[in-house]
Amino acid sequence: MITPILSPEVTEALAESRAVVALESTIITHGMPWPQNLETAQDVEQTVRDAGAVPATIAVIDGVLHAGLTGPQLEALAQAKGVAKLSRADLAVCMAQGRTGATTVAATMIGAQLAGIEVFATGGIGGVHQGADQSFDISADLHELARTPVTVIAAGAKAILDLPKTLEVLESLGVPVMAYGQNDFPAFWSRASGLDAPLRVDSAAEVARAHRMRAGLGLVGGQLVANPIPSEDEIPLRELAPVIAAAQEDAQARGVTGKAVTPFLLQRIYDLTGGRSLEANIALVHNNARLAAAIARELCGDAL
Ligand code: PSU
Ligand code: MN
Repeated sequence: MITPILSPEVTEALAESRAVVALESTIITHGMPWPQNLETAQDVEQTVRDAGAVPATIAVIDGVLHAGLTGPQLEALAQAKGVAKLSRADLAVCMAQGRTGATTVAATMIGAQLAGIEVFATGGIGGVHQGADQSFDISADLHELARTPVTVIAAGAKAILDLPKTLEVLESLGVPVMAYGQNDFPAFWSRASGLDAPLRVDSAAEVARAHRMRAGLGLVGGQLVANPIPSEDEIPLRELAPVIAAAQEDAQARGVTGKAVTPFLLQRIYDLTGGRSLEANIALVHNNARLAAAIARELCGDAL
């Protein structure tokens, strides 16, 4: 098996069985504009450290899979042009061609597992897109959650998705979806989607126990922890709904499809909210990083 190249701090933490949290890189290259993308990536790594865990940002650089980037690698990635957006389907080809690619939730889970990291914090997972009955656009993230044993902390799924169908697919795939501290499934920029999450947890310890329990039962796959954005940072869904609808109409009118859909919608919503969506996005990623660190600490017996 290929082992990712680990940064010195990740090597040390794993050798000493200390808490490590994986972070994705597509959010840096395709999810946020420069220079907030670099600033956020650096700050989120620091949030993980402040919460007592070690961050491992995952990416492919010149054909090599890394878990834990150095400062210069992170800076270069945040400014690089033409970086591939990697999911399960394209990870190996990118590496074989010696190219650079940012990992989505799906590819980050694969990298985390290869590195021996069990917990991963992101913003929002991909899911079933609106109009999927015609486009068949369903993120590979959902299938990855069904097969790779990593606990993913996200602020639910992005409200640009068809959330009821996303929850249905996750249920069909046997993925545990647990809202953290509330009953409602969160909708990324908003705390509430109006849909009940299938499961609810109220502590990092419960999530860690469930992670171990799944392994003990021989159940393949990961878990999704849906952590609501803090109230002071949220944009309520009723405010955001018309913006999302407008962005979706634009995407349709311009014929945006495939991998380009999520980055296009995020950029349009950023424009239409005058940057407010980005502020919310940054806040929720930090919030997820803190919870992920607490779960990772529980898993290695280093609870606060
Ligand atoms: N969360 C964010 N911003 C992002 C993404 C997640 O806050 O840009 C990325 C993730 O990498 C996720 C991907 O895996 O969007 C989903 O893309 P798609 O819908 O094409 O599967
Ligand atoms: Mn897609």
